[in-house]
This record gives sequence, structure tokens and C-alpha cells, in this order.
Amino acid sequence: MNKNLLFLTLPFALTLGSTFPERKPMVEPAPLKDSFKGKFRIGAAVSTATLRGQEAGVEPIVRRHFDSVTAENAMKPDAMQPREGQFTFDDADKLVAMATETGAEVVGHTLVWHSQTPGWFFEGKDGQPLSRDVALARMRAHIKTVVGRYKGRVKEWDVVNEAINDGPGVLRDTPWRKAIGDDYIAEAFRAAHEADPSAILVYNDYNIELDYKRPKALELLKKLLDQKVPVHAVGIQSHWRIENPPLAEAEKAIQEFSALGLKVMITELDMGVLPSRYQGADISVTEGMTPEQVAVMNPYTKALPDEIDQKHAEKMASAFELFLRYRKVIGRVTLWGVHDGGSWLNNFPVRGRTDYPLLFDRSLKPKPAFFAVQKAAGS
Ligand code: 9MR
Repeated sequence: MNKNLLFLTLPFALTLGSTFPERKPMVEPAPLKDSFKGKFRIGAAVSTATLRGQEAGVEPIVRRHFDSVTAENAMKPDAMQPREGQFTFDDADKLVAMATETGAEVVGHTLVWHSQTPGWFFEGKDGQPLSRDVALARMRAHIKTVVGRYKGRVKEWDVVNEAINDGPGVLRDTPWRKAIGDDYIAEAFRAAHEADPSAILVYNDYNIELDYKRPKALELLKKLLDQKVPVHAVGIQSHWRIENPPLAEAEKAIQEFSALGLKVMITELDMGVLPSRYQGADISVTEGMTPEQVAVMNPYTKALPDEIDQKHAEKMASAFELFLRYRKVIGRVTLWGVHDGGSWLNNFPVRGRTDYPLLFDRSLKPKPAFFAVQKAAGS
């Protein structure tokens, strides 16, 4: 063998062991976070299974491509304080340790929510309704302990999640609201600010970019700001599908929210390709499938046709082009998961489907959407 050729091929041969590679080794795409440097942070929600090392191959993707990380479930109240006064930090600590190694920012998700919050938070003494004082004390104690533990390390908190009602009225009638009153939201932000005055505090919700809910979000946020409540950003979750919503609605929301002086975070982006009658992220909504409906509602169980894959990539790219136009007011864009196989959308709003909403496929390879997004960022 020519000496120069040997020199060129030897490193590959050594990396792959003694046998000469038959196939070209896959070239890893450049880190996504590098493409967005100086624009906004690019994040991913990390599952508890990944944090526990039960999903081989996912953690390296998170480390390589994302400079913001959110715990998909590990920092919710049921994970952090399953019983009063008993805090469990192991999984959250792992996320923070990983982020410290890679230089990623950690987003704490979430402190006050009606879902994934154990019943004890809302139980009164001897079956009595919970008093405002006790409820407030429990909420404050939770926030103080959790935010306090990660002070300076978790830079951003989704303080209150999904407090706006989908039906009539502005506020959802959650157990927190019932026990404390409408000011539970303001109180939560105040407690978080007290526990870590430098943390960026976010109000996070789904569908607040849509016409039916955006005015309610504006009303709530304006009221909080008028009362000098320390809310710094609004999180538009962005659980979207390739057909819906039109990005013009999202653009309007970014403009109107930022006009209040708030930063905008895209907190839970995914782009489902499956049909659904329901658009939103209320986990209590589930649609059933009769056997006849399966063929229609779950059409891509084996593979996704190229044409749909392409459509998905185009819509993702358009979404990122929009975010990039508003980079001055957008702090981060977080994808709700790493790869299609781990997405919550496989079970929502219909259980047991095969959806394709993210940037990596089920075998952890970057999809056309990955490259389209990278291209949109200009590299
Ligand atoms: O992705 C999360 C999924 O694993 C959980 O089962 C679900 C339970 O409520 O929560 C999902 O994440 C939600 C997020 O915390 C808040 N916005 C909607 C997300 C999707 O349901």
C-alpha cells in the first residue's frame, strides 16, 4: 500500500479495531449548539431514564448538541417531594452535574402545577378543606428548598405551569387556586425570587400563542407586571403539528409578549405528524382508537414516508427561521425530547402511536429536520 494512503486510513482502522472498515464511518454532524451561538440557546428535555443511564446513546447527543437542558419529569413536584418534607434530588442532581460538565444551562421545570403534584400538597387536616395559610406554607417551603438547593446552578425556572384555563375565564381552577386564591401565582414567583434573586423566572403554558388563549395570557402577565411581581419571561410551549398552528399566530404572540418587556422562551417544541382532533397539551385529554380508526390515526407504524419527513423538516425550519428573526427577544428554544422514540406524543392524545416530532429518529440518527434547522441557523 502506498505510504501516504496507509497514513490516511490508519486512524480509521485503529478507531474501528483491527478489521478494515467496510462502510464509511458515519460523520457526526456539527454540534447544533454551535450553529446557534450568539443567537439563542438550543435545549432539550431530558428523560429520567436518560438521567439514570437507561437509554444508551441519548446522553451523548444531549451533551454534544444542546446548551440548555430541562428535566422532562425529574424536577416536577411528584419527583422532588413525593411526601411532605422528603425530598429526592438524585435525578435532578444528575442533570445539573451533566450540565456543569458540558457548560449547558439548566432550566428547572416546574415548581407549581396542578399535574404531577402529589395529593398531600392539597390535603387538609382530618379531611377538612386546606386552609390558605397551610397551602401557602407548603408551596413556599417547596419552592424555597428546591430553588435554594440549585441556587446559582439552575439559572431559569418555569415557576408556574399551565395556570390559564382553556374554557371560560382566565385562570384554571386548580387545587392551588382553590386553596390559596388567585394570588397563588404571584406568591409563587415572589417565593422563587426570594430563594434565588438572580434566576430568570418564567410563566409557562401551552396554546398561549393561539387566538383563544393569547389574550388571557397577556391579561395575566400584564397584571403580574403591574403588581411588580418578579416574572421575567413567558414560555410558549409550542407543542405543534406540521399542519397547525399557522406560524403567524406564534409570531403575533412573540411580538405581543415581548412588547410587555418579557423575554420569550420556546420551552417544549415538537412537531407531530399524526392526525389529531385535539390540539393542546392537557394530559387529561385522551382519545381512544377503534380498530378501524387505527389505520387512519396511526398510519406510519413501520416508517415515515419521505414526503412527510420532508414536510416535517420544512415546518421545523420555518419555525426556526421565525425564532431567528426574533432572536433579540428569544432566550432559548427547547425541544421536548431528544429522539422520536422517546416523545410523549407517541402516547398523546392517543395512546400507543408512532409519531415523528423531533430532530433525531428512533435509531438516534439526525433527521432531515435536524439538517434543515442547522441550515436555517446559517451553518
Ligand atoms: O413529557 C412529559 C411526560 O413524560 C409526562 O408523562 C407528562 C405528564 O404530565 O408530562 C410531559 O411533559 C409535559 C410538561 O411537563 C408540561 N407541558 C406539557 C408536557 C407534555 O405533556
